[in-house]
Amino acid sequence: MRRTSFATTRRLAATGIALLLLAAAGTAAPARAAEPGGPAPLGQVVPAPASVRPGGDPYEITARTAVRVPPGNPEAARIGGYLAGLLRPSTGYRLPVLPGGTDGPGIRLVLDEGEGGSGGEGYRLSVTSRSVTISAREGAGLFHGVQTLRQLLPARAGSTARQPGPWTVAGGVVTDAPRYGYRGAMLDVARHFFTVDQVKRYVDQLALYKYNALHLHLSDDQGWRIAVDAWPRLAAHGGSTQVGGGPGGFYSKDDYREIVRHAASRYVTVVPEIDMPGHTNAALASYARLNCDGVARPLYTGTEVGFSSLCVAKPDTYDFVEDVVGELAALTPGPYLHIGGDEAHSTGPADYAAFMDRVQPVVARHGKTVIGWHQLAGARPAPGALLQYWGYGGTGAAERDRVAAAARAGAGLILSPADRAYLDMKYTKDTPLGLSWAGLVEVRQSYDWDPGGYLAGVPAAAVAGVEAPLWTETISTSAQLEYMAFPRLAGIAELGWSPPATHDWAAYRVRLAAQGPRWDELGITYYRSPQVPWLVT
Ligand code: TNX
Repeated sequence: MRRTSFATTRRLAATGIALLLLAAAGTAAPARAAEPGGPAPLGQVVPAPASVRPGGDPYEITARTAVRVPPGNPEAARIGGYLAGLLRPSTGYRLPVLPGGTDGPGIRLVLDEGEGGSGGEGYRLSVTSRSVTISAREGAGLFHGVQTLRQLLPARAGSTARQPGPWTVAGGVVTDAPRYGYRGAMLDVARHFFTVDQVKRYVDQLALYKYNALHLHLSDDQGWRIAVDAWPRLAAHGGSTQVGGGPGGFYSKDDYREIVRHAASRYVTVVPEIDMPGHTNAALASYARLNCDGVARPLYTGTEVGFSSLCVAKPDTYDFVEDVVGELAALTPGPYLHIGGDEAHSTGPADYAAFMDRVQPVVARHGKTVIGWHQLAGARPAPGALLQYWGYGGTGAAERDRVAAAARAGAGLILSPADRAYLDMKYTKDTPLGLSWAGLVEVRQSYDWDPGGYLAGVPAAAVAGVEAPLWTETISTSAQLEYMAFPRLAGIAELGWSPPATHDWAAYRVRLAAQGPRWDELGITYYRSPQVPWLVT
């Protein structure tokens, strides 16, 4: 008999008395039948794979299944261990990870120069009655293939408690590679602080949907969240509160390294942001000399924007930028450093451009590529810089044109249109959390657009990818974060990964519905949008 997992208990509690009454009357079968127990159809994956060819016999994971990895390859062995570690609790099987014998039966991870297309993130997953073979050119591709395999197993495979089999995977071949090389999610840890463990939990959720970048918004008016040795009061004082008051917090360098390490193990690159020259009250509160008038500002726990600015004319400002960028770049293995640049309403346009002219070369000197919010288009974006577009319906044509012109002049674009990709926008007027300045963003609204054609006049090659930002003025717990992120996070992932030809709301909502039981098993809180035909009600 199936043991009741924690998630199932929650589900039962949520469905309430009605289901209990049905069960008592011995008529619970319809509800159970609606829960997917068997193998998912081969294409029932989010993000939609580039190509799916179902056919042949299914594979069944049994007590005798081994995970086979190439010998002498620690990376593949680690991915094999990760997969086995995910499946051992629910299946109760040993699932040994065996180096060598990748032509033998079982689950096989194969590194193959010929697989996976550009960027090393592609993979091929082939299922026969004898084996499941994931082949890829690089570890990233193997890892993404493992995420696909997870979704092809019954949802209960994600449980941390032992569950009954069978553990069947539909037969056929999936060949897959991403549309865009940048698929990010942003977490604002400045408005409310999130601990290392909370961030790691989110990284694991991003990995499910093949995200490859975690943008951490590390500083804002309400908090400074990263230790800087040369300027210790930034974290010690600037990190000591958050929106609504409360203790705030900050990451020590070891904390940050731990986030980077964990993210890397999930093939996610950390993109740190220090927002400048606006959104800097926490820094201005920590050091009097960063202010033009030499007077430290009080700490701020409200939610207004646009009132703070670094002092563009002061040499101290550039000592600060040099030290902060230098220390952060040294801690960050990824190629990007985000310098913010949004809503600098207290910095004049000439000062803004002058500031960005001085700051962007500092980032380059420390070996990083600049990302800025799209307002950077109003200054002079450095060669190779990426602009993150966060406009919405109310964004004026002139502003859009400026961004498009910058893209034509060589800037890359990350698309985060606020009325589509902002995870902090309310779903409906009744959503208890979030904001609505960019409108209400239901699941379909969030999914139904094309990053490739979104901004008129932008060459397709300028689009580096998509990002789903989560601002946290109203969000302070993981449950709240997840409720705003899920299900929209999955849709933005699909826009970043899947070929445009797979884009289809009617098909997507069905694949999305199949994620619900998986989120239940993982304890992920999500918004049960009425637009999605969830399997269990
Ligand atoms: C605008 S988006 C901001 C943030 C706020 C967010 C709230 C952007 C670059 N700036 O400072 O947190 O709106 O939705």
